[in-house]
Amino acid sequence: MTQLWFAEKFTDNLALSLRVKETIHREKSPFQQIEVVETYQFGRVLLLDGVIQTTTVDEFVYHEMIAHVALSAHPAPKRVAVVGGGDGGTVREVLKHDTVELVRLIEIDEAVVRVSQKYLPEIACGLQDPRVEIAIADGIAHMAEVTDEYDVVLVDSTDPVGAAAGLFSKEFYQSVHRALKPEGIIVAQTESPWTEPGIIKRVQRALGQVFPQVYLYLCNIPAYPNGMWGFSIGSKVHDPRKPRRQNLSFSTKYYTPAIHEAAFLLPPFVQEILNTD
Ligand code: AG3
Repeated sequence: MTQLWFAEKFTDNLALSLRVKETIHREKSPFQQIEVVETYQFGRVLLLDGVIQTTTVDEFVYHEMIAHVALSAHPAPKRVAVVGGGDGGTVREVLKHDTVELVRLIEIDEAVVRVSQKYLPEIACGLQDPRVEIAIADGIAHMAEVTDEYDVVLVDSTDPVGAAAGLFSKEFYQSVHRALKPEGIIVAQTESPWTEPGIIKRVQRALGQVFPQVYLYLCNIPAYPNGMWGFSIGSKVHDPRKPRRQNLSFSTKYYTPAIHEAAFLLPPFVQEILNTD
């Protein structure tokens, strides 16, 4: 039988190919092409404009690591914003923290939420929780409008192209700084040191002009370009490298307090990306 393969081109010279069992859903929203495909290696995969956003096999790494580092470094996170993240995976992890009273998901494309709820229920499940408020809105405009509103802001964006490009700018981080309470923490997904060192450097610089404490931390996500993935974190007062609780009251598959601390240890080739001009 003919084999069907999907390839995401990471660079002009590098791609990841996945053998496809079947296409589950395909639609074009006003913002992007949305597809859910069933693959042999990574289970169900959510694609936006042909770019892998998340897979049912490895999503836990990204969603645990974007959420639990900031939420464990903050003394008592109550109000959390997730910008992007329409699949709901980040929200699901945030809800594991029992101090959390509100998670506001600010997603520009309602179709991503709807498609994820229908076809990726194990990822989107948290969106039903009464603590969750879904705002179909532009995260850039929202952050520019609010002040002293959130303890933690998690920027769960697509790659920095199209509508998401502004989420990687200094102006946006200034808005988030205002939107955060005095002990606030921001985390933004910032791509792979292997394929996008320039983005990491640019975001670290921009965040560093806005927040007094800025770090990069790493984890391993096999379905994303080159496996090694970077998150940038900015904090107003608390050292984000230190988890405040050594025992978790919930279960995880990647994050632990020890992994939290270890994730901030950067190999020299990554440190060099941050150091060089
Ligand atoms: N958002 C980050 C996806 C970036 C992946 N990039 C790529 N495959 N080139 C993930 C959304 C999950 N909630």
